[in-house]
Amino acid sequence: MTSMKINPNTKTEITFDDFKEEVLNDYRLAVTSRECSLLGRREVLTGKAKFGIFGDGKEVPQIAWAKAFENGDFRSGYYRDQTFMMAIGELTIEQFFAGLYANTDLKEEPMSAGRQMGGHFSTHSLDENGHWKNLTQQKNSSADISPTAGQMPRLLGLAQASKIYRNVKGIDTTNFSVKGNEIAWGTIGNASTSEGLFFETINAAGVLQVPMVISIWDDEYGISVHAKHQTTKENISEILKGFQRDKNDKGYEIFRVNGWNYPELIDTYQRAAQISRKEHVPVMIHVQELTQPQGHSTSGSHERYKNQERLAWEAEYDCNSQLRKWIISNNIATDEELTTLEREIKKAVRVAKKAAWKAFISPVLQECNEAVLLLDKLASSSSNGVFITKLRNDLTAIEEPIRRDILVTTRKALRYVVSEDSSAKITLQHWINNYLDTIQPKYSSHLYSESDLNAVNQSEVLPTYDSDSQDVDGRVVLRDNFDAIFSNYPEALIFGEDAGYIGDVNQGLEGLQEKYGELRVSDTGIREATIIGQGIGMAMRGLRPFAEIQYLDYVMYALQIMSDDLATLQYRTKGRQKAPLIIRTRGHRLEGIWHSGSQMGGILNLIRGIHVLVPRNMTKAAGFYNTLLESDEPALVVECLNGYRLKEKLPTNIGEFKTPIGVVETVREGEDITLVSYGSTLRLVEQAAKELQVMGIDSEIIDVQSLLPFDLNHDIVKSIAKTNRVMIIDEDVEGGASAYILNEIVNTQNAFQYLDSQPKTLASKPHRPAYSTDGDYFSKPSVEDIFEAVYSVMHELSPSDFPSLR
Ligand SMILES: Cc1ncc(C[n+]2csc(CCOP(=O)(O)OP(=O)(O)O)c2C)c(N)n1
Ligand SMILES: [Mg+2]
Repeated sequence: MTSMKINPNTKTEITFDDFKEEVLNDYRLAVTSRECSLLGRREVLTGKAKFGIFGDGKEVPQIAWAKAFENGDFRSGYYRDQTFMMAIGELTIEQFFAGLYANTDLKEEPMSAGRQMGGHFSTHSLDENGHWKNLTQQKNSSADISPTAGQMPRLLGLAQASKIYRNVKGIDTTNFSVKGNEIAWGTIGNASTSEGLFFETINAAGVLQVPMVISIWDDEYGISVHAKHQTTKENISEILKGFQRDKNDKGYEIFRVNGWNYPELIDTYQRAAQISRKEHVPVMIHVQELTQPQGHSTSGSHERYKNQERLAWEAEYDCNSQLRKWIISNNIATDEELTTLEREIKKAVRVAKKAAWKAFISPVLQECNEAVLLLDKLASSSSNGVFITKLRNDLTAIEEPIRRDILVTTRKALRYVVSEDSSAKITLQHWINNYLDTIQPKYSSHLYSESDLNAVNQSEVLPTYDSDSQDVDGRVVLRDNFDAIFSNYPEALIFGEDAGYIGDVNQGLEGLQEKYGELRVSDTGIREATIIGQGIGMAMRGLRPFAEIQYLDYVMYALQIMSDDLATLQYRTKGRQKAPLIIRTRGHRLEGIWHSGSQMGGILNLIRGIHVLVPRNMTKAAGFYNTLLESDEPALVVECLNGYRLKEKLPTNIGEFKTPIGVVETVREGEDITLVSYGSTLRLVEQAAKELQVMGIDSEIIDVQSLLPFDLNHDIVKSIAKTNRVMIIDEDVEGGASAYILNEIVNTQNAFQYLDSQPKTLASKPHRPAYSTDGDYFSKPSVEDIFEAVYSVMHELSPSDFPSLR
């Protein structure tokens, strides 16, 4: 492997030879990275790779940055940072091309095992068993995502972790921090600073005073759109001047530097690092006058939107050409020396690219050869041999086959022998099945943790009670359990709107800030996306954050980052990064268009990769928190807003009992029909069941509790096998969570065979709920609605026993 790690030592006194060597190494890297970009584009244009987005034009600032980046530091950036990744020794030329080809072997393509487009970088925080590596002894990059500015919320949390590690006593920091000296470094394109997430993060980091250094790579464009359409005054550092700290007020240190000025860049990054690392002050570096020599990506050419003058300027101020000029004019090396160096580099990149292609294509060719042999055998034993041979020949005619070609051919071949019997057919059937079993995980594994710490591995511990156990408000169970959590887990912390001083809007954290301090139980600004970002970043650095979103309806503000970042993290790194963040919120059965607390279907479908738990009371909720803390996975827990003042018995084993994940609970046994629900609506179902009993209808009620994962033991279908009827009652709209549950019951649990009546769902009206009690009554399923819906199922079955009600 060709590593191009640069010398990170910035000695104060060095010999000329040392200096020359360092500068030439830097130049070598800049040219190597550029050559990768140039060849990368060619690979796409000739069809070997699908899409390319490269770091050309941004090489020199990234080399300066890498010199200031230390072990334990984290990057949260975007697709232009290949030179930086090479400079810290985390991306070789072969790996660069492996990413472009989507090599699914994590050893060849460590960024994402081919799951992400090239240009999406990451390092491994976890070993092959999903356990933490020592992050203080390596240079770290959180895994990139494509949505512009999506790297910002997590950046905040990565930086905040240093602050927690520096100031909170009692945490085992071995794998994560040395006295909180780590900087979280962000990068973002100039145009992406137009996103709300950028501004939200910048403000929050200024408030929190965390060691975050954000570099803005400014090339004046966002694809084809010029800065004049993006940024007021066309200058992001100009408009953010008000964030500059001064004698009286904390804020940012803001630097401006030109991206082609090698010595100034080095100096700026050193100064930025010093301030941020030592003082925990956020720093912004606006790197101006950058270029984009090959245009935005392989999807188009920049000549369409840049005028001649701009193109000429870009050619002159290309950071690599400027570095070259600087080297010559300072007599560090001659033109000839550099030309020789450039020639060597061109060759080295070509050789490495070829090696990467070979590594990518060899296993596929081998798989293809296996398939061809089997097809030959099949053809020779089949009366449709000519057709099979034609398929086989079409496959071998493909010079660079992909796995799809192999499967298309072999699966089609089976159709020609559908009514034949032969050992060749059986062998091919087995081969296809095995092939799918082996290959499919390359594309589908690690949506959830596959380590021994995954959440479904945690077993239930029941709450215990004694004769002295008192009835208390539900919120007291939660509060006492959080108290136990913060005392048992020094690395646990909670933050959100009103979560600190007053102990959350429902007093579930009453008195805990006083006990555990403002860093562990804290108020935040009103900024849901970055509350989640704080949680993601801190969880990625070994802390156990609870991010509190005040109400379920406002999860919508954070849903994008939950969906794009948190939910995909394990998947997009093939299990090499994790963020076991617990998101606490409250909802269900509220009233009002923006206070309905019921948009579960949307959430469920957008955050696969995060567990979704819907406890019916606070003991169940506390039990989920205890389970999650023993596991390594993220979850959203929706507490019932109307449950905080309902009485529950206070368990004696607070902090220890655990609610299992993916397990339903039968809360009422019955013979006639299975009613499936969860959360606050479950209480209405229980009431309806009592009333139905009076009319002779005996319902079984199942509390789902855990929507994702869903009923792993398939207990619902066991109930349906007994009752032969099912109704799902949910306060979300039709087609939302009830449809999700129905799909699980019918498709995953195969309930069809046991049903004697049509499976039913009862959901809310299609509009958002109107305000007040009548608003609720006329918008969401009521006890009467549930009663009548169940009754009508029984009426259909036996109109004489259950005559029509109305
Ligand atoms: C949320 C979102 N919107 C749009 C896009 C498509 N897109 C990708 S890059 C880009 C332009 C980004 O420009 P800038 O931030 O200046 O970065 P540059 O590519 O110039 O370095 C756009 C619009 C995206 N990836 N995400
Ligand atoms: Mg730009």
